[in-house]
Amino acid sequence: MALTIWGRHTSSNVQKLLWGCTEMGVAYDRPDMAGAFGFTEEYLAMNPNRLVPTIDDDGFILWESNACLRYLADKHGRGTLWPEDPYVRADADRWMDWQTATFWPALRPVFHQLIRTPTDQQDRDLIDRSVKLAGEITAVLDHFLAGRDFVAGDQFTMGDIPIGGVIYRWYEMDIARPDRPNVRKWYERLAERPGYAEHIMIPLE
Ligand SMILES: N[C@@H](CCC(=O)N[C@@H](CS)C(=O)NCC(=O)O)C(=O)O
Repeated sequence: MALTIWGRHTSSNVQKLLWGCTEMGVAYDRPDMAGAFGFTEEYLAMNPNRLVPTIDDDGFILWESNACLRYLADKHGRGTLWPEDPYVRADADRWMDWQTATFWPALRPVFHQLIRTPTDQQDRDLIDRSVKLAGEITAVLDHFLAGRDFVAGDQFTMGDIPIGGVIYRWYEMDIARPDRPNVRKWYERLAERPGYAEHIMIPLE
């Protein structure tokens, strides 16, 4: 039984799987791929999107980070990352899609501009607009975290992983942020988890 997760460790989409595997005690190999490492022809034959991550689980190849996380949680995290209750599971699932479809598209330009673009080439208007939009969107997360420890209820689930990963970037970048007390408490709760400290709370690059 061997799991390979391809991708550079600085990718938020790769980090979802590394953190998830650490939570579940699943061992893996992680060959570097993408970014400065480029792509091999063998990799592109598995995933022609020129994106990471891709996993190979004993010959089963899969890409799209949230699909990979759901697959791994279903296989190894029943009752923990993968809630048995269909309502709780759907709730967790919803926050995974919300990270990909709503929050990260708003924050992504800020990250790419401030962290990956030389200062003299940064687009200040884009940064300002995106900082404002991402900050406004966090009101939704703050509202739903009221009275619960994690996004899908009292237990940590797969739903916390994608949005938890990028909320670190929101707090770590030198930007204006509205006060979101429930998000802050949840973030501090995540920061106590060894897998979060190991895979998410790393220098931004
Ligand atoms: N929807 C895809 C997006 C994957 C994606 O955008 N990956 C980025 C890194 S976070 C990537 O591979 N970028 C190209 C590169 O780093 O060379 C997923 O969730 O897996």
